[in-house]
Amino acid sequence: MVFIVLLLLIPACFCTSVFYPVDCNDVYVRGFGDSGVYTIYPAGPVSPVQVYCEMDPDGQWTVLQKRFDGSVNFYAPWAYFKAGFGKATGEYWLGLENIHLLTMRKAYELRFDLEDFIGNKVYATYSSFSVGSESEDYELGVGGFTNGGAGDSLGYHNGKKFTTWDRDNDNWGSNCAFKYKGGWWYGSCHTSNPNGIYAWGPSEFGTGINWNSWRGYEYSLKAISMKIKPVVANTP
Ligand SMILES: [Ca+2]
Repeated sequence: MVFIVLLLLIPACFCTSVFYPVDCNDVYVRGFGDSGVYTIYPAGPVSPVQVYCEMDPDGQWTVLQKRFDGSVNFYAPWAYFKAGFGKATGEYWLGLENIHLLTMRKAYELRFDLEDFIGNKVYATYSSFSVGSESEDYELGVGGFTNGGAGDSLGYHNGKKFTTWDRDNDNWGSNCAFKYKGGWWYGSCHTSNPNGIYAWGPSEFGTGINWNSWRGYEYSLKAISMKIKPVVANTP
């Protein structure tokens, strides 16, 4: 009886040559060269997740976070930052669990693209990027800064754990996420606040979408996006 059951299972095992891309580089290698929304599988076949892929000449960027119109509320609790929220067609956060799994699988470079309300655009890149597991409170590892005009406002957050208003892992007596209205790898508290309040420019100290080394603590950016590409990319 066991033998018959095994025989029945074998054909199924040969049918599963379906493609499960882990990131946007995998999508590109499979022949999809246009920027847009695709499905990736950072956690394997049973966990599809929608993501925006920027297919640029310099590489295929998997977008982890995107703000540009204030349509999504980023002042979210731990469970939302863990699982992800928003939509890949608009503003979203991919989710700490997905980001952790991605950085477990490959070595990635990290990039931030920033824009203010008068059309200035700058960027910052980091040649190494990792996010620990939930049991490590999704601790951030980042290094190898290169300046694209934005300055380094993430280096301070290296080695910090993730904090939300309902889970305090920061180095401050109070809760940085509650004080500065975001969710981030806060210390005591931040030099960048990409998940802060969407505030159309001038805003209360530290609460907006801040990148301190560029527009300071009292200016909330028009747009910000956080994206990764593999250090060693595959080609078609
Ligand atoms: Ca605290």
